[in-house]
Amino acid sequence: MADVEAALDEAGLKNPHVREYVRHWAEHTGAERVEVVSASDDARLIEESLAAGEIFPAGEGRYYSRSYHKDTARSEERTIVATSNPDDAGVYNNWRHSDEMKPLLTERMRGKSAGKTMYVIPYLMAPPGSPLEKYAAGVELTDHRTVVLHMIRMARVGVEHIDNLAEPESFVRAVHVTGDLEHLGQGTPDDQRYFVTVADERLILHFGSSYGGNALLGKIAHGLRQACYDGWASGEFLAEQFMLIGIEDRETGKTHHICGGFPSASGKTNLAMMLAPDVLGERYHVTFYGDDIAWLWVDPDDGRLYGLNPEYGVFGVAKDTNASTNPVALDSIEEGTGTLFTNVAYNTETQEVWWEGKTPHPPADVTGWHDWMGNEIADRSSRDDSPWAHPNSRFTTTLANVPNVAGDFEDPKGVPIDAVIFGGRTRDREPLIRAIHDVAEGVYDGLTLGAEATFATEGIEGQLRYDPMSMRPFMAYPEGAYAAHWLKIIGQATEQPIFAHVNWFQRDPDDGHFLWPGYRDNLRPLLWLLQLKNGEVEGRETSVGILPTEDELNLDDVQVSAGDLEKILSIDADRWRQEIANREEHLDLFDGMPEEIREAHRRVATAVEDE
Ligand code: OXD
Ligand code: MN
Repeated sequence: MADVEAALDEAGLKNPHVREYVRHWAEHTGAERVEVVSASDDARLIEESLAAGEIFPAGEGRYYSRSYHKDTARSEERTIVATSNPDDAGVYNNWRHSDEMKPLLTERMRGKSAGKTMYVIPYLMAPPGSPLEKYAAGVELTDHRTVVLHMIRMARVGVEHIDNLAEPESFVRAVHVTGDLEHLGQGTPDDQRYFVTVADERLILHFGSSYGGNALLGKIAHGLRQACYDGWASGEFLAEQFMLIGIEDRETGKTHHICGGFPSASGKTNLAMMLAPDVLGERYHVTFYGDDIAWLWVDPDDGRLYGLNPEYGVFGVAKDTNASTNPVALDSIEEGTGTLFTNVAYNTETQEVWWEGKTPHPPADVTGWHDWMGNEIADRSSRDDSPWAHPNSRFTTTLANVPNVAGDFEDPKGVPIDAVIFGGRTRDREPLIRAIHDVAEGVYDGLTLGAEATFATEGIEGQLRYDPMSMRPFMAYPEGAYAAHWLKIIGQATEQPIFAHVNWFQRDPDDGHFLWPGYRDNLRPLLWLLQLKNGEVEGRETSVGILPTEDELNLDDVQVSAGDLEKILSIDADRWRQEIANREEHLDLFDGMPEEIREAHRRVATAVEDE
């Protein structure tokens, strides 16, 4: 049995509630040793992981790990939000009663860390001193060392974050037990995995995976699911799967901030790390705050909506990251950054890494190259064209490694939000940008957000999978109450942000080419949006919002034909009429949708009908 007291004393961890929690779970899981971790332990843990063959060097100061081949992604079906109140059941939160889930998980975890070290990771999901600090403290217990390395990059980790809490008993208890990955029946009717957030107890119990989205509990389980619930239960804030950027205008000296939600595979990380196009680069500088989570609240002193990124790092998708899609990401994972790669292809001789889309073709000389499962590429049959890297392979790096990270990214006050945008991968119908008339229509737009990517792969081309506010997998309470909470929080702001919907992915119906170049040029519609908010342009009214006119949009040096531009700056009323009918069905799924949202829907529907 682990000598828990000695480990806690050695780390100087005094909080009696944390000590009791660690004691309890160490005994329950049967861990052999307990070790309390701070960020300063990183170098030693890296050495230990290298020596144990859990990670491999990937160039100077970078590392590579491979996960079990059936453990490479989040599992939405196995992810549950539990509480003691059946009214908390929504459409997407997979609600179950905590009386059912707690005993189930507890049983599943019993004795399952035998022979292993239980790492105690005190963390903070916010810069210290932020107004939301009391919702940010947590202690993850994990029996997986690579998870610790990821947590050190993705959250602020250290005993100091847990020992001086204003309410010492108030921290998220986040327990991760890996289990025997080779015998968990992943994806079968006998699946043993469970990823449960007992939201009304601020208790997270995850069993059966070491994949980041399931195992780095500060990020998705706490930073999104738990925080989303806490924000609602306290009435104080919103926690959303949003990116957050700043746009500095060197001519006026002003910086504006934009946050927004995009369903997965809609380029959120690329947008968050965007650089200004060369021709605008002298004047505008885009700064990075975060690519995945924003917590939002209204400051009663100035009545503005504020946002902060609770994370400390980026857990980015490697696929298609390259010098033109995202040069900033490549700089952020350079040698010397401490980056961890997971499930990319790896060269055991040169220690290089590669993923699909990093370069147009895989390395020609396959000597030493192994695919994400560890198989030698040289041994492949000529008919095997499976990817070298897993499509969900990842890089994990800290925010400070991002070259254009905002100077104030650690400011506990957060930053005032000027605009909230939503966008998805939509091949038709959605123009380049449409500014939305008011908050109710903005929230309605977020609730009817969708992306076609997943359905396209399942053969229902063009049909959206609705993903309200890009929170479908992270929703912690019912959607009607969620909408009402949004209206309440944004309604508290005396200077409200402008809402808009963006789409970089409209295609030509005949040959499929993208109508807008995207990437760095996406700054142009965002600049227009800020000008609209500031009353410097007027735009053009349509049934679904205000669109830029061609002369309002800064188009210096853009490669776009007149015909394509006309299409992305206009409304396809017939397609919109179909979409309105789909939205009607989507909204009907949810109980208790506020009348303001229904009213916004009717307004848009009538306007589209008359377009
Ligand atoms: C996700 C992630 O799964 O950000 O959404 O990793
Ligand atoms: Mn995400």
